Amino acid sequence: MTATGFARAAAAAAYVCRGATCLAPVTDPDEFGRPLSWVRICENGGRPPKRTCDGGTMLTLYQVEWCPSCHRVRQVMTELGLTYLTVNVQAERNERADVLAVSDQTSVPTLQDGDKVFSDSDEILEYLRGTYPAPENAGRHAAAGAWRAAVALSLAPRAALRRLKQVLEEKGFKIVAQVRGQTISELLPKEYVLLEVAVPVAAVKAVDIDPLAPAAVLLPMAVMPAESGGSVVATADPVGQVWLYGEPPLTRIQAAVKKRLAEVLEEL
Ligand SMILES: N[C@@H](CCC(=O)N[C@@H](CS)C(=O)NCC(=O)O)C(=O)O
Repeated sequence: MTATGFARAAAAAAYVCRGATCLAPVTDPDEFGRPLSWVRICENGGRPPKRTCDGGTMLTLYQVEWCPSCHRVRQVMTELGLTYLTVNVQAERNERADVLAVSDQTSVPTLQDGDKVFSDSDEILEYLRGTYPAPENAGRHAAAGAWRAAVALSLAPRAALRRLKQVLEEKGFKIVAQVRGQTISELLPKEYVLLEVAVPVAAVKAVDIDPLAPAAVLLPMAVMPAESGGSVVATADPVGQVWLYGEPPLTRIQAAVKKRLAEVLEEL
């Protein structure tokens, strides 16, 4: 069938599969004009097939978007360049009949690869990394999804803090708070210091876009002693801090802050 043919067929019957109880019609054709019924998974008892049409194994991730353990699995699957099916499961554990059916338990992430099933993110990652070789650009994906940055300095913590504050100010960051780790807990190292920093112009825009997202206003950075006698400066990622909100305008503001922050770390 041609792409136009698919589009026409889709107009007549576009389905999204909800496992054993296929409901319809709710979706538009995909970018190639194919109706999503093309990927309906009504074989294998309403569950995703275990094999691809060329005889390979089918990877299926049972997950929910808001689950951090699911996220770490998706991140590694991105790094490994794996194509997989996603089954978005119910929020309530005791309603996850689909997960129970494949894995005899109800926690997610649960990964099925052919006849193999894993239900713990550590185990899943070990399996994936041990089974699928990393492609060349895996490191690029890993860096983009790390949501943190750290640099090691040969300066002792006090000098490193002075240097950091100076460079931050030069680059337009405002240091709004400085907290000694020991104020938080005496179990933290004596020389562990936290800074809360902001880019005022970005803060104003962020509050305008979403006043309920204070994570877009303040950025925590830490200076800590390193075993070498030097120190480490670690910082949250401005984009990572708002990434879960899924608000593109907020992310754009934070991307500009991130660029400025990269210049700071570069200059240290
Ligand atoms: N050890 C598990 C923990 C996974 C986990 O806590 N999953 C949550 C969702 S984020 C879940 O399904 N919990 C079952 C529940 O109690 O609802 C892993 O890392 O894979």
